[in-house]
Amino acid sequence: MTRVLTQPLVPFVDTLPVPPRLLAPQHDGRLTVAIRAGAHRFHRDLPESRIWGFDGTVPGPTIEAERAQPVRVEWRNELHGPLPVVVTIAPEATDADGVPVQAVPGLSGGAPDEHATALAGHTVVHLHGGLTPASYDGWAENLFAPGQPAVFHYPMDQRAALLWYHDHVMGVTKYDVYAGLAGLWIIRDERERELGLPEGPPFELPLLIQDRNFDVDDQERLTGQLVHKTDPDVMEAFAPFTTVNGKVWPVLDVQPATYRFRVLNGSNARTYRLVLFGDEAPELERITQIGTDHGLLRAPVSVPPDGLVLASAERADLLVDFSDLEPGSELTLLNTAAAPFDGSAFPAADASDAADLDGLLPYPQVMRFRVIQDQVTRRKIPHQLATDYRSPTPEALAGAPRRAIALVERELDDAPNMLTMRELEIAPDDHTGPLLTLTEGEQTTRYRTVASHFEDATTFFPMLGEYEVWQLINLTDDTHPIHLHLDPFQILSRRAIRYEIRQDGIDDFDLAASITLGRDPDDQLDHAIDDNERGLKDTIRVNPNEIVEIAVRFTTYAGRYMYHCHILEHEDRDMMRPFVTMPPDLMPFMA
Ligand SMILES: [Cu+2]
Repeated sequence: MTRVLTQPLVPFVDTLPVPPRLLAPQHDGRLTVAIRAGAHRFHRDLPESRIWGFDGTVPGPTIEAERAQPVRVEWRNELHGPLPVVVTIAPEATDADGVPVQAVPGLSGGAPDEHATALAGHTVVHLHGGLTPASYDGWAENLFAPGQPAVFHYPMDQRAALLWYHDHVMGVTKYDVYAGLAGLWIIRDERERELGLPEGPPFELPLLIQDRNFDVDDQERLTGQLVHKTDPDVMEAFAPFTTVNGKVWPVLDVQPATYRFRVLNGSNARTYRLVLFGDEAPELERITQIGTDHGLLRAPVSVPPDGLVLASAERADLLVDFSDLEPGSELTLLNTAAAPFDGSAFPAADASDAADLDGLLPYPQVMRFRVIQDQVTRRKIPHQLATDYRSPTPEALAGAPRRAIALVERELDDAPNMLTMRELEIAPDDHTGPLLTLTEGEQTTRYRTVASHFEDATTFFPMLGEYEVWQLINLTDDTHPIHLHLDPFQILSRRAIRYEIRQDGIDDFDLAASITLGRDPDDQLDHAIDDNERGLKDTIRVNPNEIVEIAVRFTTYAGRYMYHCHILEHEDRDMMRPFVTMPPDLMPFMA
């Protein structure tokens, strides 16, 4: 039987806010953004919430820049403690009624985490998707203290795309972003203008999707106080209320026209599978996807039949056609992805029944579109979009360095599990320690672990200008969105594996497991590459029982960068590793 919770807030009563736009060219490319505490109302019927925000708003202003016109931002850290989020681990995963605690508001018996409350407001800003010199990339340990400004230079020498800027502090990104430290950043270029795509309101609007939870008072009324709640079974925070541009379940009045929505999943951990739903059936054919993380695809694509999947940090550039709809028509954007997401399918036709308490999805609605009486405007969608990239040729990849990374979950007796990334190297023949073996047909490759924690020695030194193939091997039960800083990459393959982890095979450093290419009979996933993933990506989903191969070529800046899972609770503990991009002329001098 499907259990349904009553909705503590009325959906579709707040108008979708449009974050303030900060057009860099109007300021000669010199911007100042204060990072400060503020107050924000997430819903008409909620009291104001304390937040931390860029310019004190949630989301921060949308910064818009032109390709090849550098932007200098003075980030002024004016934060002060305490953290405006109550952080807690509930003592049980379900309440007295058997309802998962992460599906309901309040602390569910958990005590506020004093260490989190005491956070004073150190921050560091990362421009996600930016081709940014290492000194301005927001290294997680190079913090701006409260009272300290930092001036970052962004060359903007990159194609048009929707990026976003957010806090990236070591260990507490999950709290700082949840508190509100995120904003959008749009780069525009001539190619997009040639195509005549909508630019700016009313027909181009960003949709920044984030889940949030709130505390309740002793009468069980929502107080507006932000709550980051985990439980003994689930170490990621999945919150019951979906916000778009900072409002819970908003509504947007649309003209009978084509809209361009720049969609970002800015949630800590939740993956969305978005279905546009009409009176009784999905209407996905109204949506044409024209762009992904790093901008335009080569040609428009339909969204996958089950809906548009966006894990944390993934973006989609969508054209949605409302032009044939009568005034008063309503379409609802629904989410059908249970949490934690593991890639499992869910038919779009059933989206209105997607509520799933055990899947931590009490309220599938995301937002609503309501068609108003206005002039009908139809827009032709260009057949050809990007012309500036192709898939890497087999020749280009033939001699490419190959890197292998295993994603593993380490169970601990006295603390929440650790998610880590094990960097692997082919083991010498005389290696006697723990091994990971990868068998493909007749061939078996033996790997040993060379790094496991963020602080372990760097092992990846990609050479600028040279293609590399990275293999991401998922040995966990959940999907991980893996993000590389700096240049974008392209997906080469997504292949099914079966594996066995040895008894105690995951310890603090080593990994002992055997992997075989090929599908497990119990594996329900199709391991397909969606059409919308065949663009320039910076975040890629790696599903359970799967190896994803990507081709990346770092071309721009030499220095120390990071790659990590973009589930913020994983990134903070300990699914993040450094890499150092190297100019070719320095390679002979490396020890
Ligand atoms: Cu992860």
